[in-house]
Amino acid sequence: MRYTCLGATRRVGIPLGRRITTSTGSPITRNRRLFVLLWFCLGSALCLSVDATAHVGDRIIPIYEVPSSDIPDLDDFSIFEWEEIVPEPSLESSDFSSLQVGSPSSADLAVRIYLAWNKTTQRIYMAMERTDDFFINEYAGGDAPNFFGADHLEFYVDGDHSGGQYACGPPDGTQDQIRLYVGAQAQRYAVIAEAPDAILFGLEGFANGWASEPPWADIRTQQIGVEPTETRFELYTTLWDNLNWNGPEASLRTLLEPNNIIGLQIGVIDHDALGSGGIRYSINSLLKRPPLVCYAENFLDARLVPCSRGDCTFADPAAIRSNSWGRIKASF
Ligand SMILES: [Ca+2]
Ligand SMILES: [Ca+2]
Ligand SMILES: [Ca+2]
Repeated sequence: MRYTCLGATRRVGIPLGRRITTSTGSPITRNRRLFVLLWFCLGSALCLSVDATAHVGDRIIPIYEVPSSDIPDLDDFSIFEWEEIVPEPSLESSDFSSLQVGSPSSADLAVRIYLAWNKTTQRIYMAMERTDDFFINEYAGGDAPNFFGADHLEFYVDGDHSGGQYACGPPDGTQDQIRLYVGAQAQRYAVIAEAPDAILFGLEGFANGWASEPPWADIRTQQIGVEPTETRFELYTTLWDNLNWNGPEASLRTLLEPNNIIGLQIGVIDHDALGSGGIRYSINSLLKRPPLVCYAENFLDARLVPCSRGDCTFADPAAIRSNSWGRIKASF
């Protein structure tokens, strides 16, 4: 949308300059000048309104940079380290609500989500602790990230904060166009605690299968207890400015830099009875902006908070430049 906006400004701006320099001051020319000026103002206002509506919400969700010495350990099957490596959870139950029932009651569902990033690895990290009165999982496998019939979590990211449609089409596209379209400009991921095919992490689009696996993404899950069940997820993933299902060499990875704003949305899906449709809890502000998915401008703002503790000097992206990383740098 930014590009559309800039293009529109240029189209209006160039004719305005020409008319003013060739003006003779006649009433007709003055009217034309006023007309052009009106269109220029209207165009500017539209551009401002487009920019102002790219992403929504009255808050900015913090994603805390951690020094390389504090990168979360997935293999310990624990999220206890998060209490030490970030100041606080980025999101809690009260940040989520559904149109049907509002925020979840503590007896029904309690969630705590930690978010972090690291400049050297250029990865986003997430940990979630979820306590649910009834854990329901009727997912049959084979369809990640569409974990229908199961308690799960999904999240949406727009690494370059561009907004725009990234799913649900194009309806008249060829199969090849659709393959290139879905998930390219923003990505939807989903996480489930257990699955018949053991695939617990999925990405919407045809890049699912490589972009949802190491070295681009990985996950561990753990569950404790029955009624209530405590579920813990710990994962990392990669953000893409242009994800091409053909592979990382054809894709453009997001460059994560301190204070950058990315688009983010998280959905927590809770079923408490077999065969029920479940309740989708989203971060509050999204409720004001249907449709919920398909358009990345409906995401909220999340800030890559700079590292402020420990030894942050390890943060050097050059340390992990892969072929695809080199391509990113070359494109700047
Ligand atoms: Ca851990
Ligand atoms: Ca529940
Ligand atoms: Ca449940």
